[in-house]
Order: sequence, then C-alpha cells, then structure tokens
Amino acid sequence: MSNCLFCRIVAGEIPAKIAYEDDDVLAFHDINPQAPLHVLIIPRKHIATINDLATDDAELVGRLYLAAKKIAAEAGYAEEGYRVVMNCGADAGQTVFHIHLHLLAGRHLTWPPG
Ligand code: D5M
Repeated sequence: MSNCLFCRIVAGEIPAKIAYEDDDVLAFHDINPQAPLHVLIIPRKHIATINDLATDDAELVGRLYLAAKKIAAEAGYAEEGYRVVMNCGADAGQTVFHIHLHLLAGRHLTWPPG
C-alpha cells in the first residue's frame, strides 16, 4: 500500500535501521525507542491489524516471533528476558496500521503496561 508507512520502509522509500530481514519478514529499530533495544518486526506484505489476519497467515505470524527470538538472542537478551507485543486498534495504542511486533529489551519492564 503506497500510503502505508511500513510498506514504504519495506520498499526502501523511507530509511530504517535494519535489524533482520528475510524474504517475508523485515525488522528495524523503532524511531522512538522505549527500551535500550526496541525493534519492530513486520511482514513485508501489508496486513493492517490482527483483525485482518487470515488462517493462511499463521506461519508468517510464527516467523515474526522466530525473528524476535533471533534478534533478542543475537543482542544478548535471551537470558535476561525481553517483551514481544503487538497492539491491535486504537485503544491498544496502535498508530501504524501494518502489523508489527514490538521487541523490547535491556531494562526491567513493568506489568501491566499502561
Ligand atoms: O507502534 C508504532 C511504532 O512505530 C512506534 O513505536 C513508532 C514507530 N515508528 C513510526 N515511524 C517510524 C519510522 N519511520 N521508523 C521506525 N519506527 C517508526 P504502534 O504499536 O502502532 O503504536
């Protein structure tokens, strides 16, 4: 989608600091990091929200989590721990409507989130 910010990052039209990529998944550092490590992990294909996921997307969603695990491990946070979260919709705080996992690590994270 040409008017989607994250599709434009996928297309290389907007710069991003890439943390991981493969044929279907792209991960890049959040522009407004909330932790020492804050990476967004997205599918290359446009899916607006969790509500738009199809059954056929199940493997792709799993691969987002596997990318999170890999990035966290390579950054040295596998033992200390990290948080992986996806916001869905306005009340959850979703501001970019192209699904993305937030990977947060490097500080003690409180629960519940605000
Ligand atoms: O998270 C959307 C996230 O996207 C938020 O943490 C800021 C981040 N963001 C916005 N624009 C950019 C660019 N250009 N590069 C990297 N990160 C960006 P949400 O869960 O939708 O609130």
